[in-house]
Parts: sequence; C-alpha cells; structure tokens
Amino acid sequence: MSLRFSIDEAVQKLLPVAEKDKIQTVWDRHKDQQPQCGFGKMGICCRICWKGPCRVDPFGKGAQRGICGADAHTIVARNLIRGIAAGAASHSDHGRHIALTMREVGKGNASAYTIKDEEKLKRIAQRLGIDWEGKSIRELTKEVADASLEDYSRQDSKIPCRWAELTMTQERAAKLKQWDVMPHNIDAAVAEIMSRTHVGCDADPVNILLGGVKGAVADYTGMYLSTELSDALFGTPAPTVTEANLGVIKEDAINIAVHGHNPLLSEVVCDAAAMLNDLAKQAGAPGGFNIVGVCCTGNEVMVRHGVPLATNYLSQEMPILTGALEAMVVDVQCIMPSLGAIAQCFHTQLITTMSTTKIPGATHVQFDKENAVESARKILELAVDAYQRRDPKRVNIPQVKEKAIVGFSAEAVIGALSQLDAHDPLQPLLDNIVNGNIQGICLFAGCNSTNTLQDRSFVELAKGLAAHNVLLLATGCGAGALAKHGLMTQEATLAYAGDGLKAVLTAIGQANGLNGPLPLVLHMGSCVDNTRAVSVAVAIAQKLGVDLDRLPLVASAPEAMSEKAVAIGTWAVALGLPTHLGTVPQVLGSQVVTEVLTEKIKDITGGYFIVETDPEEAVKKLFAVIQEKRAGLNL
Ligand code: NFS
Ligand code: SF4
Repeated sequence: MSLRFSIDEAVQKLLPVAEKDKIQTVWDRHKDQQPQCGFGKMGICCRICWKGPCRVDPFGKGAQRGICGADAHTIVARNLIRGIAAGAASHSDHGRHIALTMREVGKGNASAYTIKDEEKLKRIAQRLGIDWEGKSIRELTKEVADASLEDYSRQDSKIPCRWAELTMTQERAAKLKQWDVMPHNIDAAVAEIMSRTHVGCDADPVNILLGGVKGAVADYTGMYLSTELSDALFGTPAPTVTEANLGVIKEDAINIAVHGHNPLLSEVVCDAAAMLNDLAKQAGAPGGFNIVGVCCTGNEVMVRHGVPLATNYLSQEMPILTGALEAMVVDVQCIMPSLGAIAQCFHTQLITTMSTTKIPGATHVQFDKENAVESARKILELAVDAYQRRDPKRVNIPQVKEKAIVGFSAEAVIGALSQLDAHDPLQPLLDNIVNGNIQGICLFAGCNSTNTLQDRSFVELAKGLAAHNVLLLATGCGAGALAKHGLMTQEATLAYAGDGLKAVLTAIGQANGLNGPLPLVLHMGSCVDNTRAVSVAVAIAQKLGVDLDRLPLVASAPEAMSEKAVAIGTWAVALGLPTHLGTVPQVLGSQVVTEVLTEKIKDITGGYFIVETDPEEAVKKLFAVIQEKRAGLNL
C-alpha cells in the first residue's frame, strides 16, 4: 500500500509500523481530506473579507463575481500573490535573523558566533561597495550587517534593494526597474502586497500579478543575503561526503534531529554535541550524540558540516516512528503540527525554539542569539533524559541510506573548475556548453507534496535529464530526495549521465583528485541557497554577454507546495527562467492569470511557468526548452 505514497524505501518500511500503532501520518490525513474542495484547488474561493466567503462558478452557470464584484481573475491573482507575500516574509525573516545576529557579532556581542569565513565577508563587502581595507573584521561585520539591514528599512523607493540589484545581470536589474517590480525595501514589498489585496483595492489581475513579481524579487533579496551572510558566519560549503535517509539514525546513539530552516541554533547544537559528547556516553549511549537533519535546517548543516540527512519534508514524521529519536529540535517553517502528537506516542522530545513557532505537545526551549549555547545544552540534556525512556522493543530503524557527496556552493563549483583552468575557471564550463557535452543546466528545487508520489518525479526527471547531458543542481527538499535516492554519488554519474556530461564530470573530478567523476547532482544547500545557482548562472551570462533568459537554463519544482515555493518559482520566472511545476498551481480558475503565468510573462521577463505533472513529459518539455535556448545562441 505504501508504494502508492512514496518511492522512499525507508518510508515504505515504516508506514506499516504507523498503521499497527494506529498513528496517523500525513498520508492518512491526505486521504481523510478527500475529496478536496474544487473551488480552493482552482483558486476561486475568496475569504478576504467577512461578507464572504465568495466562490465563482468555474462552469459559468452560477455566480461569476463575489459580493464586492471581484471576478475570478481578481480573486485568483489576489490569492496567489498573498502566498508570495507569505513566502517572502518567511525567507526574509530568516535573513533578518541572520543579519541581526551578524550585527551583534560586529558589536562584540552574541559570543556563540564568530565570522568563520573572513574571505567571504570581504567578498560580500566588496559586492556591496563597502571598502574593507584597513578595517577590522568586527567593524566590517557590522557594516555588512547594517548595509544588508538597509534592504529592510530603506524608505526612498527610487533606490533598489542592494542585494537584488547587485546580484543579477545589469540588463535584468534594468528590466525589473522598468516594469516597476524592483523592490526598494523587502518588508515594504510584503506589506504592499497585503495592502493592495485588501478588500476594495487592486482589482486588475495583471497589475496584481506584477505586484506579486515585486514581492517575489523581495523574496529573492532576503534569500540571497541570508545565504551569503550565513556563509560568512558559518563557513562556505565545500564538498563533503555524508549519507542520507533514515538509516543514518543510530541505535547505539542519542539521536537528535534538527528540523526547520534557520541554521542559527542548529549550528550551535552541532558544536555543543561535539563538545559534550561525554554526556551521552555517560548516559549509556556508546555512539554519543548523533545529530541528523530534516528539511532545510538539515540541508544547511549537511552542506556545511556533512551532518547526515534523515529525511525530507513529506516524511518528517518518520524519524520519530523509528522509536530511536530522542529529540526533534525545530525552528521555523515546514514543521508539521502533527509532530507534537506523534512524539507523544514515543519517548521523543519535540522541542520548539522560536517564539513564533510553538506546537502543542512540544517542550519549548526559547532560543535567542545571546543564550544560544545555554539553549543548546538544555536541548542535549532533554535528549539524554528522553534516552532513558527509549523502549528498545519499539526501535525500528530502516537500514536504508545512501552515500551523498554534498556542499557545492558557487565557490566550490568555481573552485573545482579552477583545477581545469586556474585563470578562467568558467571557460571550461562554457566550452563544454558550447560544444554540447553539456546541453544545459537544470536546478531542482522545492518541496514534497501528497499530491504526487513522494520523490518520484525528482528521481525520474534527474535521470531523464542527465541522460540528455543536462548538468543538474539541487536545493531544498528536492536535494533531499535526490540524496536519499543515491543520485549524489559518483556511481550515479557513471550509471545515468549521458556520454558528454559523464566526460565533463569525470574531467573535473579527476582534476580535483577524486579518482572519478563529480556526483550526478550537485547539492547546493537549502531553499534559500537557490541563490547560489543564480550566482553561477549570472557569472555564465556575464561571461557570454547575454541576459539570463537566453541561457539554456531551467528550473524545476516537481512537488512544489509551500508559499515559499510560489515565491521562489515566481522570482525564477522574473529572472528569465523557464520554470517547471509538477504540481498544479491553484490558479486554473482564471484564464487570464493562467495565461500570464504560462505565456504572457515571457514577453516581459523571458521566463514562464511550465506545468506538467508527468515526469516523462516534463523531461521532454524541459529538454525542448533547452534546445530552443541553445538555438537562440546559435549553439
Ligand atoms: Ni523549501 Fe525547505 Fe522543503 Fe519546501 Fe519546506 S523545507 S525552504 S519550502 S518543504 S523545499
Ligand atoms: Fe467576497 Fe469580495 Fe469579500 Fe472576497 S473581498 S470575500 S470576493 S466580498
């Protein structure tokens, strides 16, 4: 039965355990929700004011307008961009936390943190136009943080967010300004979406969508600074070998999962666990503390420190079902409220850490940057305590895991290429794109959804595109899926890459002393790290002297579901990328909105959405787009 839900063997092994113990999982609740509301699915239900809810009859027979007169196009567009606002708010709040922490580091506070990558800090300063000569690292840290925080506070709407303007091609920045979708202030862009979609404001669907694009570019801004400042604070990822899937949970260790998105606490938990490992041994766990990751917090510590990944979004309940998880520490975003109840069926401590994300059934250990080390220690103590209550009879760890080579930041990619050409590292990549060994590049991103078979589309798309010699990058839960299924290995390159791609990955791997190729899919990090892929793309575009929409570059979110994914997808389109969605967005109730997103926006940005739920068809469509782009460059 579980085959219908997920292709992940570890999930398939644990679902019968859930069934036996009568524990509801995400898939049971998905079933309980059937049939889901057709109005909601099409985006034509409006609850913006209390005269509603209003619904528009998609068949044209019943009401065609809400009580205020809003038609399907207005309603669909408003609903969509409110999602973008939520996504942008989430990513940029994450970025704000990082920037504020960095400012404290610059002031000499927040002693749990330091600048681990000073070179990166200097590169950031240079990009932001801050002179670093003669300044101490602390001074520079504060200046970089302050400059980044200005993107949240600037009131002059003529000056664009620096982290947006300075990270894309000049042509792209000019285009976004020309369409008035370049934000001057991240928070203002989010607020503007909420205010223009209030009852009785913007009713023009195209104008509303442009407001959404601006919110999405604000999302990009917050993500970009979040990634870059995190690198300065915690180190820039470099290739490292680790493992993925539930088999990384160890029977003889005190297992702690870090889940959510923000690395501020998980970084300190990792450090504390290494330092206090004896605590675990004294408690009778010979394996010590074993930290494993879930979702994007998992990706953050995976790409920076090689912490193994337990699982991705849709199967986040499974680590608890192994009966061997002492604590699940969560921060923000993509944390299922169901974890509270499931943890209570076991000895697992669910630990919330952020005042804005509390969950019934969890123990709250408030985290703030000033007491990070104390919070981490408290969490370890709670885990040790829970370990005493572990019931060995209920331990059920699926022995399923795959090796994964991860940590391909833009710097790591350029670093690997520089072994082929130290003076001009991008040239070998360009040469191989020109000669067709590499046909194009695809970035896999986004979530898992119950609307699809978990992980299947990621795996099939990756194998399909690799066979067509497309270079593959991945982030977020997409990266989690590909890691769990063994596609971040050298073996996968040998098994699935087309001849051209295999030759290039092998040449780079050999030049880097890997004794074989690079992995088939390059793991760039968490969802905020999608901007790492942008930075590589921008470098290629600048070198070729073209804008991003002319590159043979596509993005794919085969299981998109979160509002953050809506925001990311929209900025990918704003940057000019053809962007595939494997789940159907909730917009089909408006032909106008559907046409803008899948066709008309092409005339403005060069990017557009491709909706295709069948992975085989999606491979064909994405490869066709890559061919079209190549032809446009006379390749
Ligand atoms: Ni991205 Fe990462 Fe995962 Fe989706 Fe959620 S964890 S930020 S939103 S589900 S990929
Ligand atoms: Fe209905 Fe208009 Fe109110 Fe929406 S804003 S609920 S369409 S009356």
